[in-house]
Amino acid sequence: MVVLSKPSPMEQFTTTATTTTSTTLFPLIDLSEPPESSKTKLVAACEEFGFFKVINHGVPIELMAELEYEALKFFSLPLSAKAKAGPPDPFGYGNNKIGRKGDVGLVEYLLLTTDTQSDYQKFASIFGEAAEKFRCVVNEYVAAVKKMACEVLEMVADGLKIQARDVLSKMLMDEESDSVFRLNYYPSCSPEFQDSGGRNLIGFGEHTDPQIISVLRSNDTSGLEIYLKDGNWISVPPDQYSFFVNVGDSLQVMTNGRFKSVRHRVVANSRKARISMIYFGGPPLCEKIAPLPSLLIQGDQDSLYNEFTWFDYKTSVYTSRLSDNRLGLFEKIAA
Ligand code: GA4
Repeated sequence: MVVLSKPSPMEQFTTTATTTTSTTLFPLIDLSEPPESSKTKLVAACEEFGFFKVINHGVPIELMAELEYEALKFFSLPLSAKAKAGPPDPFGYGNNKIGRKGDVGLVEYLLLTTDTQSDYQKFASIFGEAAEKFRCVVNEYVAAVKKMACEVLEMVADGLKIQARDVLSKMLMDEESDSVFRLNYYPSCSPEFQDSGGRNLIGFGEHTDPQIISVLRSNDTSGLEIYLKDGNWISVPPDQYSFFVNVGDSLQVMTNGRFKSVRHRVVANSRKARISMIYFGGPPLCEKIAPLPSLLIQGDQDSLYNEFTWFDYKTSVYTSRLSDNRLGLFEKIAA
């Protein structure tokens, strides 16, 4: 009988494959350009990378900086104060432990609903009078980023030649939209930032995002890496003024596999702390996650996936490990 030993915490924090410093140019979407040219680029980026960078996005830089400032204030509090935000099950403050299945990373985080009114009591017990300020900044930021995400999704729908251009964006706009907001703080970890094998330590292990679309902004510290079709991990140069967008698993299904959700991870940075803020745009719990009918007609194809709702998928996601191929369970078995 083969007995598998549990990996040591150090092994779990270590990246398994090395990163290539590549000359790959990431797709760049300039929202100030005429939509005609951008929408074709957008579709190509979602097909090829499941990932792109957005510039001239219309979200005020001051708002991005203000939220970063508020987040830093939160992460600088003593552990006893941050812990009042409760364990992240699913919402609250987390430290090193990610999800429910034993994943770990060198990261502190705050997971929030996008309805901050319902989280208000938690903020109040941590920030006292400053709670309202924190709540307002988060609200204002989420509203601006969600608007931009909807604009991008409408351009995607146009690019896919779908007549109802709000077919995707309306799921984010829905009052019942099950979206999440996350603040991450990755401490710098000099001088022991590599294990004895010279490998980088993991901040957030490799995974795909389950929702429709994720919009990330970070300070100017590197760490984010994406997995390319050719099997290489490449480091994404940070840009604090721009957004990085991931295709999520749900959008992969809605495009019947034409778009791919991007596998990504964050490696610890030896010199500087990294702070990131991510809006995960999800559909309402009752929404059917299935290929958009017009895409099946255009391509005269069958769905690659069994039918499921966002509730079904989310239930399965929260009992999975970070690196699992979660969509695998919902794929149709070829006859
Ligand atoms: C990845 C995307 C979002 O950060 C998140 C994460 C969630 C969590 O941190 O609790 C999960 C992860 C994410 C996917 C698999 C499960 C659930 C941790 C984990 C091990 C908030 C989400 O929706 O799914």
